[in-house]
Amino acid sequence: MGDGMTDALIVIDVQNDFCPGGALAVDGGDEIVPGINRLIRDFPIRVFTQDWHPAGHSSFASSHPGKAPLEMVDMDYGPQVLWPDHCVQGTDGAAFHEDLMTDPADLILRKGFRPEIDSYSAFFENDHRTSTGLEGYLRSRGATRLTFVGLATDFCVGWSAMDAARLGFAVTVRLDLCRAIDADGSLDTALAGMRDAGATLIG
Ligand code: VGL
Ligand code: ZN
Repeated sequence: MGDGMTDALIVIDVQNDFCPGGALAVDGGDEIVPGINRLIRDFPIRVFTQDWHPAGHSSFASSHPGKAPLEMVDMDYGPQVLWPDHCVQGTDGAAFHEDLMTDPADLILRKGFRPEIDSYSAFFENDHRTSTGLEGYLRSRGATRLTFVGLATDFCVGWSAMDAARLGFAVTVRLDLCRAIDADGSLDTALAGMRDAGATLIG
């Protein structure tokens, strides 16, 4: 800050279903909440994302007879990991963690609402083409540098940070304020992908 850059904090999916006790619980997912709360007011632009699926979403294993969570399926847009039912629109699991300070958010962006396509990234759905509108919002606000925190490091944070770097934003990921699912080496893959895309990983 003070260097001609305009900073935005992007808080990814800090929702009950990704915290201990949730449907797709990430180890230690709730531990990052106090640190995020302390960070928010340092940023002039603040965006929170919310994973927001209709019941019966195509990313749910329960929508694919004979399939279990963490198995893969081929979608029109490529391979897709299957998940337990999670972040169903309007449920408590889809709500933000109750201690997360959401009042300072400028924008709450929901994603994953199309039944036939998942959206890990806050910028593009999993076909890498369908825009969520976030790039336009951030450019309209003059954001040039983005800091990412939230859940999960290896899916929604990772894909968002990679897209942001490819779109030309300066990208920092605060790993101390993220937690990972880490299925099948997915964390190492995501860390390498973020570095290759040009993101700065700290913490
Ligand atoms: C996420 C899997 C499915 C995430 C969302 O927020 O990382 N992961 N939906
Ligand atoms: Zn999801």
